[in-house]
Amino acid sequence: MGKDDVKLLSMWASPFCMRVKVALAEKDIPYEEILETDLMNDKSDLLVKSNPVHKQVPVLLHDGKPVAESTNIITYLDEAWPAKPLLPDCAYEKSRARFWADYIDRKVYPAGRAIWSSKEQDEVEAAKSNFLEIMMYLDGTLGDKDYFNGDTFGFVDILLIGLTSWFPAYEKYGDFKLEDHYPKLAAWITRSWARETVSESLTNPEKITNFVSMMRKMYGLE
Ligand SMILES: N[C@@H](CCC(=O)N[C@@H](CS)C(=O)NCC(=O)O)C(=O)O
Repeated sequence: MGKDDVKLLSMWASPFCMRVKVALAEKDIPYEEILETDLMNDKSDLLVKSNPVHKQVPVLLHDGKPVAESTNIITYLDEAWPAKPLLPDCAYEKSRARFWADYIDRKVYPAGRAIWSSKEQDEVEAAKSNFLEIMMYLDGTLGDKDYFNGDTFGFVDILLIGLTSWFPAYEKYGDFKLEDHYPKLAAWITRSWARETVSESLTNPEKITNFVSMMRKMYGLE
C-alpha cells in the first residue's frame, strides 16, 4: 500500500473535491493534492488530459491512471483499498447507500446553488423550500441514528458532509437555519465535523461564504 502513488487534482472551494479528501483521510491513504488555480479560465493540461470528457475536478490519479467523478472515485477507493470499508457489506444495505448517494448527487448542490444565485425574493423562497424539502428526506433517512448507516461514519456520510461547508452560505442567502427545521440533521453535521478526517479535509465555511459573496458580486446579485 505504501508503494501506491496517489494524486488528487483538486480545487480549494470544490465540495466534490472535499468529499474525496474526507474519503482518503478516512481510509488513511497518503496522497498529494495538486490544486487548480483558475478553473474558469485556465485549466491545467494535466486536468484536461486526465478528464477529457468533463474537464472537471476532482480527478484521482492512481499510479498515473485517472479516475473521475467524485462518487465514482470514492467507490474506487473503497474497492482498491478494502481495509476500513466505507460501503456496507450486505447487498441490500449497499443498494440503500447507493440510492441515497445518487439522491445527494442529483439534488443537494444544485438546490443550494439556486438559493444564492437567485435574484428575486420569490425565486429565493422557492429555492429555499426546495432545499429544505431535500433536507427533509435526508433527515428522515438519518432518523435517530448517529450516521446514515448506523453507528459508523461511511459512504453516504462522506458524500453529504463534503457538501456542507457551503451550507452556511445557503443559510445566509436563504435566511434560514437548518437546525430550526431539522435539528437531528444539524446535529449530524456537528458530530461529523468533530472528526479530524472531516475538519482537516473541508474548507472553512466562512471562506466559502466569502467566495459566494464574491461570485454574487460578479453576477451582479449584490
Ligand atoms: N459530478 C462531478 C462534479 C464536479 C464539479 O462540478 N467540479 C467543478 C468544481 S466544483 C469543476 O471542475 N468545474 C469546472 C467546469 O465545470 O468547467 C463530481 O461529482 O465529481
